Order: sequence, then C-alpha cells, then structure tokens
Amino acid sequence: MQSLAKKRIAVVGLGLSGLATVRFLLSKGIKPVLMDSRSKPAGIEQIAAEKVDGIYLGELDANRLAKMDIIVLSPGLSPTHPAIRFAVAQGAMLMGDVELFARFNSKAVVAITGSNGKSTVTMLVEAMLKCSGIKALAAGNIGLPVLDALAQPDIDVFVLELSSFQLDTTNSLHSVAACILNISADHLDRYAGMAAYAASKQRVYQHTQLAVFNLDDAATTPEQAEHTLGIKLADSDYGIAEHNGQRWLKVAGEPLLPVNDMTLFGAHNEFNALVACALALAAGASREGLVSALQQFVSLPHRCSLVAEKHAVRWINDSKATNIGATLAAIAGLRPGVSGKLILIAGGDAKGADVRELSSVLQRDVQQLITLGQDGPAIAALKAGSIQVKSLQEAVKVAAKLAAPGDMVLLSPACASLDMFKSYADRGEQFAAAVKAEVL
Ligand code: UMA
Ligand code: ADP
Repeated sequence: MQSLAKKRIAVVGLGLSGLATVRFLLSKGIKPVLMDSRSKPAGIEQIAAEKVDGIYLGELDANRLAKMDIIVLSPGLSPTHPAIRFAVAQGAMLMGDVELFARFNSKAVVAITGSNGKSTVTMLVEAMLKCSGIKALAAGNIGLPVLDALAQPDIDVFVLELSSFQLDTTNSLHSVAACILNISADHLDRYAGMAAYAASKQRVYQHTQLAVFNLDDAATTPEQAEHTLGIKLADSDYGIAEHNGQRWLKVAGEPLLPVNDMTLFGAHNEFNALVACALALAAGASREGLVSALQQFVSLPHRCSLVAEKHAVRWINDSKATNIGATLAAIAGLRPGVSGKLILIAGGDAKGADVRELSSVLQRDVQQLITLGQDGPAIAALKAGSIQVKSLQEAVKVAAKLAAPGDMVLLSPACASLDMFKSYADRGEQFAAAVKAEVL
C-alpha cells in the first residue's frame, strides 16, 4: 500500500484494535479521521486530538464516511451498519485492522478460527514454536491487536486468533497454515444464519499453504485450498492411538507423547492439541518443541479451571463458554470424572442461538440446573426442577446448599456475559470470589 499517505482514512471504533490502528497510521505519518458510535469510548483519552484529523463521537455520520477513501472498521461494528453501507456504496474501501496488517506484514502467519478452542490452540501453537527456538507471537482476537504485534521487532511467526468479525473485513491475509476448529451456533445476532456465519469462517482459508480442518465437522471442510489436512481423534495419521499400553497423541503417523503427559484434559483438548501440532509443524516447529509445550502448557483462565475443592465438591469456572458448543464440550469432557451430581450454572445473552440444542445433554448429564441472565428463563424451561436466580452470588449460594460429596458445580453459561457483567473474565472472577466467600 505505497499510496496510503495520500488517502483519506477513517478509523471507525476506538477500542483496542481501533487505537492500535491509530498508532500504526500515525507511525506512517498519516492523520486519520476518528469515529466511534459511542459518546465516550473507553480509550478516547489516549488520543492526542491535535495529531489526528478530527474525532467524531456518537451516531456515525454517513456523509462524512462517504468522503473517505478507506474505512478501517473495528470488529465490534458490523459492516452492515447503514452508515458504513452507504459509504461503501459511494466508493469507500472497507477493511479491518487484520487486512491492514496483511498488507504490511512480511513474516509467516498461522491463522486460527472456529467457534470454540481458538485461544487454546493459538497459545499452544505459540508455545510449540517458542519451544522450537522460533520467535513466535500470538495476536488478534486473543487480545493483542495485530497492528501492535506488527510493531514488535524480531518476530518470525505471527500466530493469529481470528474471529468471524475480523475475517469479514480481511481479504489478503497469506498464511503458512490456517484452520477452522469447529463451527457451532454463535453470533447469530449479527449473521443472517449459520450459512453466513460459516462462510465468514471459510475466509481464513484464502491464500493459505495448508488448510487444517475438523473431519468430524463438515462445515470446516475447506471450500477452496490447495493442500488440506483433516484431523479427528479416531484418525490413524493425526489422532489418538494405543502405544505401549497407553493412549498417545499420534502426529504425522508417529506416536508423540502419552495423552496423560499433557497438562490439558478432555476430548476437546486432545483435538486442540492435534490441530496445534499440525499448524506448528507447518510453521517450522520441531517434534521436541511440540512435546515440551504440551507438557508445560498452563491452561488459560476461565476455561474449565478448578476454583475450589471443599467437602469433596469441585467448583469449576468455565466462564469462557460463551456459546452452546463450548458448554457441550465442557460437559462431555468433565462428566465422566464426576461420581455424584453435576450442578450446572448457565445463562446470560444467548446471542440469538437456539438454546434447545442443550436439551438432551441437560436431561442426560446434568442433575441440577441453575440459570441466570436474560436468556436464563429459556434455558430453565428445558429442564424440570431448574432454579432461576438473579445473581451469580445467589447461584453459588443455592449450589452450595444442594451440593454433596462427589458433586461438581460447573459455571459454563453457554451465553455471553455482557447482559450482567463487564466481560467473561469479570463473570469468572465474580464466580471465583463468590465460591471462595461461600465455601472456603
Ligand atoms: N463499539 C461501539 N461503537 C463503536 C465501536 C465499538 O459500540 O464505534 C462496541 C462494540 O459493539 C463492542 C465494543 O464496543 O461491544 C468493543 O468493540 P471493538 O470493535 O472496539 O473491540 P476492540 O476493543 O477493538 O477489541 C477487538 C475484539 N472485540 C470484538 O471483536 C468485539 C477483541 O476480541 C480483540 O481481543 C481485540 O479487538 C484485539 O484484536 C474480544 C471479543 O469479544 C475478546 N471477540 C469476540 C469473541 O471472541 O466472541 C468476537
Ligand atoms: P475461544 O477462544 O474460541 O473462545 P477457548 O480456547 O478460549 O476458545 O475455549 C473456550 C471454551 O470452549 C472452553 O472453556 C471449552 O469449554 C470450549 N472448547 C475448547 N476447545 C474446544 C473444542 N475444540 N471444541 C469444542 N469446545 C471447545
């Protein structure tokens, strides 16, 4: 993008990625116009007004946007916003921060998307590459904006977690390997349906040298890619196989390490580990690097983490389960290890998903359901004897009264947190605090 300096550029959205975009453009000597539909976006005080070409807050001004050559749109805003649509119809070029990254990046990229498991796989790939002596950096949806990552010196491989929102505004990202881990209902408040959501995810395979996909999930099959690698646990090349009397991860046809030597547990994490191995090998990792990373990996917080164990009751925080697929995976992974009742705390903002997909698992694997949040009543209606509460603290109190030795209390909401909390992390922290206050 040699001629960027001569363009009129608007950065729309002043969150983490918008602020990183502003920093990036300023570093190139470009003064962007800034906009945000909120009257007081959190990061506004970080911007020196004299350095930019105007800051416009509140309802997006379609006419001003239409005068732009390029609009860099934040992922939290939909490209179908009427003001954005109008500007694009008038000839403005729309892109996201990941597209801008792609146009300026010259280093290898591994790209990871999916409804669930993205952060775990992203961190695993980064760890595998680092353990192989390769300078890798995880960025994207995981938290570090890609343009901040691009500014860091001496990186060999960028490991990018990409959301469907980011992929919607990305066209020219080249990668050495890319994957869709799985596709289950999520963000249906923004997409017209599952087909549109899946099409957005498929964009990760554009310009990849190796498309890694989930053989058990047809929607992840690459629609266009030169080289593909399908993975499932029962597969013979990348899968789980008996070896020396134990279950081993098998990678590229050879046993890698016993599953019990991994710090991660549950079937979904065995799959995540296999995918991470395939992606990391494609980016130059060694098999020794894969093994070290899998043996040392420290689980990310709020993902099936043990908060407390008291009177033989385990309290598990899976606040990161913000959609139905994640909660189903958590229950499938944890239920076999519970001798008593599974008490599930769920609910929040279901983002337009059909919560009835939880129904059979609620009947079969959950003995007591406690619900909260705006879609709590719809989830409670799926199981007889459910208890609806008004707060997470109340949910913990109710669970503590019902729990007996051998039971597990699992916060795995199947919903976004934003109707009641600042974020999934805030929800997980409030849960942990309530559990500690109640039972420790
Ligand atoms: N917003 C407005 N008006 C605006 C701009 C934003 O109301 O003009 C709202 C959005 O609707 C959203 C919030 O502000 O509720 C933040 O949106 P944003 O686009 O400014 O977000 P950033 O702070 O830039 O963070 C984004 C990703 N957030 C989203 O896609 C919503 C972060 O992923 C990511 O870590 C960060 O860029 C760095 O790359 C978070 C996320 O929730 C974890 N992702 C979703 C998910 O994982 O389900 C997709
Ligand atoms: P993401 O970044 O896509 O939200 P995370 O790695 O943070 O994914 O995991 C979020 C939740 O999704 C976890 O708490 C777990 O319950 C579930 N999960 C993780 N990996 C998978 C997978 N491969 N398939 C289904 N669910 C998964």
